[in-house]
Amino acid sequence: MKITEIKVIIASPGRNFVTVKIMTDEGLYGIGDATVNGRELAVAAYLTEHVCPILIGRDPQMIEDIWQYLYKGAYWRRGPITMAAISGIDIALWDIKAKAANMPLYQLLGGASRDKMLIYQHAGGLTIEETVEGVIALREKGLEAIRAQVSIPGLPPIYGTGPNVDQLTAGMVQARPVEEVWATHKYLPLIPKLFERLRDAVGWDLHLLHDTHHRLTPIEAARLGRDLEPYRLFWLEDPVPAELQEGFRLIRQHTTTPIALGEVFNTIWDCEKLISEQLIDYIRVTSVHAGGVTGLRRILDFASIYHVKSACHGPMDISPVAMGANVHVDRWVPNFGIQEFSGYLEATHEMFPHSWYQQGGYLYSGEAIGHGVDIDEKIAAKHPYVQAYLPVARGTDGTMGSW
Ligand code: KDG
Ligand code: MG
Repeated sequence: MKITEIKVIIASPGRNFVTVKIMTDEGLYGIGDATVNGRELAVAAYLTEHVCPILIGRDPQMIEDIWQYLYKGAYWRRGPITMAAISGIDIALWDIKAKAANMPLYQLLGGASRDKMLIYQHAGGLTIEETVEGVIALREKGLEAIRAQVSIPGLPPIYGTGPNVDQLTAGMVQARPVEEVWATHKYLPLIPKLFERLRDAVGWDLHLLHDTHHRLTPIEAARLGRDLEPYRLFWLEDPVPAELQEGFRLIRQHTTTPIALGEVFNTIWDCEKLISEQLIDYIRVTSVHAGGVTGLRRILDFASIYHVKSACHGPMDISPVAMGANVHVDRWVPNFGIQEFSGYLEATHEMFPHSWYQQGGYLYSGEAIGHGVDIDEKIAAKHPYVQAYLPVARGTDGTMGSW
């Protein structure tokens, strides 16, 4: 089998996506996701200028060799743009191989370890009471795990709150970065109050999660983790920016609140110490950013040795294609933890026909061959790219922080 053509399709059915479509001389084709929110055009250029031309004529079944060729052959290794490009190609190649084997991708990986995958969705409010209402509304839809976020009184809406808790549709993600305001000293005492109120309102059966979104120092995160212990969170996510992996030792010394990390990671080197020293409990790497199915499988296998569970990143800016690859990996992986699933706008569902589906608090892979997701190029052509950036965050004194 030979690769005959590779298309890079940029479209915005509610938000921007970069989709790879690999055609072969045997009529089979594969679909991959290469979306990096706010940097879509950089990945598309990397693919069209430096990756697609050198893959024409190669055997698409040589997935591992192509992965190594694109990773080592680039000389300049790692990073979100390079690894999203490799991810898009890799996801498409696994799609082709599973189609050639006439089986769903999870079967090719080793078969099912489960038939349904626990998911979580997002509730967020400008006030604690608004967030409580949002959590109760999601529980009534059958969710068994819910992430809760709340804005800081007196400050403009922060991540995960405000008019659209996902804030990630093209309309919400602005043509120039919105500058949010942050105040750690107001945030730290607020969040334990949120979860005290939530446990009073919903009891103890519901899994409750929270995302600090990279904004604390290790000792601040340690204090928050300890203050949250009475409310038994499923996890505290991204408490601290993770370039300094050993910084998480300090958090571990002070709290038993489980830690989730890794949605921004793109290779095993970003989390090797975090996993091998058991400094985290859930690894958030996802197919579109961590090297595709090949990269994801490698990291999750490594994590399984150290009791670290999977928790693939899955907000609106992870396309239904990457969600398809994720849910097949989720179905196979022995150390499954949970799958984030924000859901999608109708326009996105229309552009990406998919066999995976949600029922209540669970996601199901479906039994279609490959990863079960396709792209409707006619619909894609109706949704041109929209310049859109993620917000940034500054302290009340204007100091640049992490969003
Ligand atoms: O593009 C960035 C988003 O994917 C991120 O802000 C969402 O933190 C996030 C999450 O946990 O879904
Ligand atoms: Mg997050």
